[in-house]
Amino acid sequence: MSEALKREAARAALAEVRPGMRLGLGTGSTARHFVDLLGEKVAAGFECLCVPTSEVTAEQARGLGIPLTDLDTIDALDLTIDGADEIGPGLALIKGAGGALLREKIVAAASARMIVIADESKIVRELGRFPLSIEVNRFGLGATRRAVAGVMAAHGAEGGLSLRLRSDGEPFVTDGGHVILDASFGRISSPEALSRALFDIPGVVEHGLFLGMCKRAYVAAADGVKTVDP
Ligand code: ABF
Repeated sequence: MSEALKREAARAALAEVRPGMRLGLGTGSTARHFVDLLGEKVAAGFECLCVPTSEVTAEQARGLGIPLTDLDTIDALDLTIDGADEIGPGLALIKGAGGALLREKIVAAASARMIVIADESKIVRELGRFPLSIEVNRFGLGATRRAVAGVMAAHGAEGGLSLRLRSDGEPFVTDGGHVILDASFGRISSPEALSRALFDIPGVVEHGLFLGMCKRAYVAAADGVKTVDP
């Protein structure tokens, strides 16, 4: 998928940013383009105050001179711009492949608006082809994993299920010190019911279904950037 398309989606979202805004900065390769472009504006004198959704984004933003704060210092954000793994009907999202879903959801929830930027490959008619990231506590991982498998059996498409601990030799550890289960459902026909079922498992810290949070998407294709509203 083309970096040029991701950058065009990021550039379209930049038009939503007004001087003095408090912004949430997303994570991932598309959000990285947005932070780059915002950095150019800041270098030219634009004023804003930002909360990053990961240590990776924080490092990038600091390198560009973008002023950073946190949600202990300020109590709300005007706008968050972030990427997504899948964009479904009503702008329901799967996020989390970048491993930053917990901070991404906290930041999005503290924002008056959340906008997603993506290329057209992320648009789906139904969520679930992309594995759902489920951030879990390391304590009791085996028990949590079995409970997640039970939820998958009840909510996933027959034959399409797989569940794995995200690992590159060593388990991937999030900024919050947790690990991630990647759950392939095949299709997710009832995202709200699945969300509730996952939150009923004590070891689940957060999952990558972002429902009712995204208020606009800028989706880039070869023939231009489309604005998609819920
Ligand atoms: C973050 O980065 C994540 O929530 C999502 O998983 C991922 C998208 O990355 P990319 O823009 O590189 O496809 O937004």
